[in-house]
Amino acid sequence: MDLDKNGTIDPISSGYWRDKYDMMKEYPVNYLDELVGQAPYFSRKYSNYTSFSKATMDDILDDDMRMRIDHIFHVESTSSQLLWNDEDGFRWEKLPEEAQVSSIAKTLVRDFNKDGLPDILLAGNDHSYDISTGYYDALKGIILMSDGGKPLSRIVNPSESGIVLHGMVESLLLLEGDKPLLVAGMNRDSLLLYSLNLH
Ligand SMILES: [Ca+2]
Ligand SMILES: [Ca+2]
Repeated sequence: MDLDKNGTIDPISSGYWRDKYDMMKEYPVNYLDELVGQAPYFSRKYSNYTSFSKATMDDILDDDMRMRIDHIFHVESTSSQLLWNDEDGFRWEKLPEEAQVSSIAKTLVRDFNKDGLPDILLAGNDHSYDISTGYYDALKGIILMSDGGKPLSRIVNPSESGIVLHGMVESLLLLEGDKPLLVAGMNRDSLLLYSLNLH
């Protein structure tokens, strides 16, 4: 919805939690400061954090505000997933826990260990969030390698691959040849260059 009527959409995130009567209720995810930053409506409604701390979405949005909601999107999962194009249709597969520690922004799909099956280098992180959320920076770059005839079945961590993509990865490039080179463009940092010798 456009809270401050300036022509741009202002998204409000919400989630469901149990209240003290064990009933699932929809509460805002955004902090009061974030909401007040978007619209003075919230500072008029909540003069302190205590009153806001127990407010549900029904409490914070009055009928007039609800009339102005343009779209409601529901998210069932925030996991990073893979979409397989199988013979009988598409199939989602949740990536392993090691890949869920941060946001994935860049991937390289190649046959790194030359066994005829695809492998994936996953990299990402995001430093662009607001100061209260902080950096998503726990991913150092991992490879899902084929093993034993199964694609993406072995996790190769930076300690094994020698590829350490610490920071916010903006681009990945593989220069293929006799000695393949991996080039990673890092946000506000030097370019990283790795000689690939994976098996
Ligand atoms: Ca707006
Ligand atoms: Ca492979």
